[in-house]
Amino acid sequence: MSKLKLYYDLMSQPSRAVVMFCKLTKIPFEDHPVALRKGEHRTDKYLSEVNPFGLVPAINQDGFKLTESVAILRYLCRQYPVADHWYPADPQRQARVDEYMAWQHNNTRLQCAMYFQTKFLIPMMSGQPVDERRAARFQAGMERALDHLEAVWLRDSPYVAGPQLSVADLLAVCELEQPIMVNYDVAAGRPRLAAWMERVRSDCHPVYAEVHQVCYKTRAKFGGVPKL
Ligand SMILES: N[C@@H](CCC(=O)N[C@@H](CS)C(=O)NCC(=O)O)C(=O)O
Repeated sequence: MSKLKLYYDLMSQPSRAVVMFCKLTKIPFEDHPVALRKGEHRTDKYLSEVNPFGLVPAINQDGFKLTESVAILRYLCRQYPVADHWYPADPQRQARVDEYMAWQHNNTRLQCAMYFQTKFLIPMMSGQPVDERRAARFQAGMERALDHLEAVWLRDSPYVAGPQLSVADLLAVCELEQPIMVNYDVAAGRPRLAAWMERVRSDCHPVYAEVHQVCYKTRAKFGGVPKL
């Protein structure tokens, strides 16, 4: 098996989850950064050779190409001898991780990403002011998702999908770092979520901070965006 080729941009939440996972589990990979801001994911070469959907992350192993962070994480857990806690073999514990990964698409993933895009990316790219009505709509959706993390996913367990750190936690924290960049405090009034984020940051130290450097820089540069 040759070295995994990994295509990512660290501004992308699912990319960060996959990169963090490879670094934490010491899966060797060939680095293929893709600068979304320069449109490198829209070139004919990228679309034909890497990902026909024009998105990151993506992998290629010996010609086997795979897109979608959830599918990539599951594949890596099966392909490499990683510790069981990442994606437990026990059917019920594994199903709980799968349950979170299915739920997150329309909840943490969609809402946090759209809030971040509305508050930061769209105004930055277009030079137009923030559309505050649109931002308020996504803020409401994001807050519902955060409340569900607090009251459902983290109600009885220290990690989102059970008693141990799993790939679900990586996907979740990476999504939550996105609104944090525009100064939205995801942990305010959510004590379980606050403790869980600190737990994951500490479990993943120092990789967590390495992979999130770009987010910390963006936050420092664009922080202070007033809350709605
Ligand atoms: N469901 C996909 C989502 C991938 C995705 O939306 N990637 C974004 C970055 S977070 C992207 O590549 N966007 C480029 C674009 O939309 O032009 C996954 O989980 O991998």
